[in-house]
Amino acid sequence: MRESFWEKLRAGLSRTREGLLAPLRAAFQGEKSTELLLRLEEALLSADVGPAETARIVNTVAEQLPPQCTWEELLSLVERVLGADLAGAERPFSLPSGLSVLLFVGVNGSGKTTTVAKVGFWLKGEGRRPLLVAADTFRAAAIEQLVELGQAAGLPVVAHRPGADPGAVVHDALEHARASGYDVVLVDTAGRLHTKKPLMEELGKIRRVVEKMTGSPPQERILVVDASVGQNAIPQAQFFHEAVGLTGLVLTKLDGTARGGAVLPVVRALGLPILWVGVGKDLTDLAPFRAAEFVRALLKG
Ligand SMILES: Nc1nc2c(ncn2[C@@H]2O[C@H](COP(=O)(O)OP(=O)(O)OP(=O)(O)O)[C@@H](O)[C@H]2O)c(=O)[nH]1
Ligand SMILES: [Mg+2]
Repeated sequence: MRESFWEKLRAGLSRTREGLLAPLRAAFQGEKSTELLLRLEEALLSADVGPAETARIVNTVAEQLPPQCTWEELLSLVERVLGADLAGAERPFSLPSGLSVLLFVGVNGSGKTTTVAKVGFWLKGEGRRPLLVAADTFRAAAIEQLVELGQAAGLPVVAHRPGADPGAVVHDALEHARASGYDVVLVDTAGRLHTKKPLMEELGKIRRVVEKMTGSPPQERILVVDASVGQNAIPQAQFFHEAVGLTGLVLTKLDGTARGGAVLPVVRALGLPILWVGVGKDLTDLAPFRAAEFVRALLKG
């Protein structure tokens, strides 16, 4: 991980970290006390770790922490427990050779358009040839936003006029990618409430266009989640999963939230990998998710 991103991740998680560590530090007196375990429980709950995960973590700490211990020992144990919990959410991102399609979905304002540009920029850095697709045709501003981000990232964008059929934009983009040798097509979609059935069906339609043209569904169907919604991401994700069959998550806006702990129950409930995390608005504010680094950044300020 680049040093600058590590610093950003650490800074981005500072609110969650403070919420977790400050009450523990106040209660810590060199021993495993009931008070300390209670404070740990409260701190985890307020970081949105959720009751079931919290109980598991507190029980493990109660079992494994020696009666007399140092602050470092306490932190290392918590780090080990959280790291083990999140290890299963890590999946190194790789694409087959040939043309791949990444479909980005999510509720309004979760960070999809920004994430499409950031992931495209990241893939370019990995030596790929990304093409961005403005399949959010709902608002003119959404198209302009992706075009501008594409320019900033040095990436081409396929766009139609506002109101166009998103499936038709994707169709054109795939033809253009084939003709011009782009190897990853990143599809931005309109934000939608998971309760709106026609909009969810539209995602199914985009998926089918890709299937028809390439012989397989989009290689990745990625839910972009605003980390500050915490555990509310779980019901959202279940609806999107029904619509497109999700393959992974991107957690955005980890900076600026104290609810970063929701990563644990979200991952456990959904059983989906976290592909990237976002900690800011800039193109470089994105990194592949690594459990150990994430937990270290969360606990070691
Ligand atoms: N601080 C911070 N802001 C972010 C991050 N990702 C996105 N944003 C901001 O969040 C706002 C919404 O981001 P968009 O990318 O437009 O979200 P969207 O999901 O495409 O929104 P709709 O298309 O309207 O549904 C913008 O102001 C972004 O700059 C992040 O990781 N950190
Ligand atoms: Mg958008």
